[in-house]
Amino acid sequence: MSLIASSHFRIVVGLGKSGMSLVRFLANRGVAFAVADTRENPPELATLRRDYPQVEVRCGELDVEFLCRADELYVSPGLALATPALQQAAARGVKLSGDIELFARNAKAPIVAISGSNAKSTVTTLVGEMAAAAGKRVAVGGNLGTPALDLLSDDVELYVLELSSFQLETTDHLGAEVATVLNISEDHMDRYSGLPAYHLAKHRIFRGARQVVVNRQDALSRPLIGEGVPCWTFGLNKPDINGFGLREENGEKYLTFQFENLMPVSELKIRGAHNQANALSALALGHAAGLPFEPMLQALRSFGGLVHRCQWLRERQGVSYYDDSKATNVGAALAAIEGLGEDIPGKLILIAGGEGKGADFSGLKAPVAAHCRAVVLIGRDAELIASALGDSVPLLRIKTLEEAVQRAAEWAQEGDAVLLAPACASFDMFKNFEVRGQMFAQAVRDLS
Ligand code: LK2
Repeated sequence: MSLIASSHFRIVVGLGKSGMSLVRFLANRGVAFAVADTRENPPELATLRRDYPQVEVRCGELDVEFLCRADELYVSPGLALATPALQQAAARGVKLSGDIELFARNAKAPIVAISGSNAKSTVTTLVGEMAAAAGKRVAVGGNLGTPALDLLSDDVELYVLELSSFQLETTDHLGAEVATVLNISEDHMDRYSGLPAYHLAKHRIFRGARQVVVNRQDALSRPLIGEGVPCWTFGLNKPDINGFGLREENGEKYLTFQFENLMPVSELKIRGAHNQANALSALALGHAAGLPFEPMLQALRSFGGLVHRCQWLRERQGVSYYDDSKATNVGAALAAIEGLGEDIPGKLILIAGGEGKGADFSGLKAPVAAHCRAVVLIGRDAELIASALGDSVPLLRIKTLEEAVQRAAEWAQEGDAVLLAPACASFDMFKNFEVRGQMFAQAVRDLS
């Protein structure tokens, strides 16, 4: 047994945040491993050389012979499994895996697993706050914040994980206590052959799940397998048995479980119909995980939303400024445009554009025509958005985010809102969406 174990050799492919968590995990357990990255100078290289100088690192184009020295590769979510070198290694019997698979094999406490095209960070954070309010020792992370392996501890009573489709692709068996795909809309079409492949990757979250949470208003959120697995539902309509939803009574709208009103919607700080769905899905997940309602409702009342998620920044000359840099796909941008557009007295000046990831932007046309006074386009795929929008509203093509903010401010009238909701990834101009949001906030502060 020990002879077999000691002959194991692993390679961490991709030295970003989760790659570094893999390095720490493997090193702490005395597992033999090396590191590879396609980039000449990966972000965590200096940290690795400093803390683990003995670990072999190969940078640049992946070398199949090198990869085949391992029996298992832990592949970064940033690297497509279709990469030829990875596929060649797999064909020669090397197993392709990832940090979440390793996490699942080692976690001793129940896991709440959350995926979806949108709102997964908000719902993950909410469930985490609910568990904390209920007095649980809870660890929150995965695709947001702390990498999953860094959360592992014998003290933890509940794990709440946000998982991306890329992380799920390398996960064979999660075995969550409760799992959900909150919603499916198009994203990452540069990495998938189409919506079915993306859908299939997300649904791996249900493997070995003891309970599931389903969105009644999104058929694609329903597990393909798993008859007999307890199922809780959420939706903006009236709930039935095992359902969370909305009910109106005496002119007041309530968050409702089955036939029992839990709390008036007006007590939520987060606005808009999509945020009511977020609250309901978090309640369903928390309930499935055994959390009592009182602390869950308390957490809902105090939650003010995430940074870069339709975050109000400032009012200037009667114009409000909102940062939704986290809107990295069309579905998220639509939620912001429709949600905010209906909430404000004036119109929106939308700032959009970046790396479109092969998206179809045509869904933006009607809501933009209904809610926007003008659209300011930035980034690599600005022209793709421009042609999808046609001449429904004035379009401005701008080079930098700073100038985009200045021009948007000039276009805005009293009662309007300037909204950054790019519908794109940020990598053409920024390190990530967080940095894009910070730059936007700075530009908004800098307006005289
Ligand atoms: O696609 S990602 O999951 N996230 C981006 C998106 O949703 O479009 C976020 C966009 C933004 O503007 O911030 C993703 C993309 C690239 C990644 C990744 C996740 C690269 C990465 C890790 C995770 O590391 C690169 C290592 C490659 C060897």
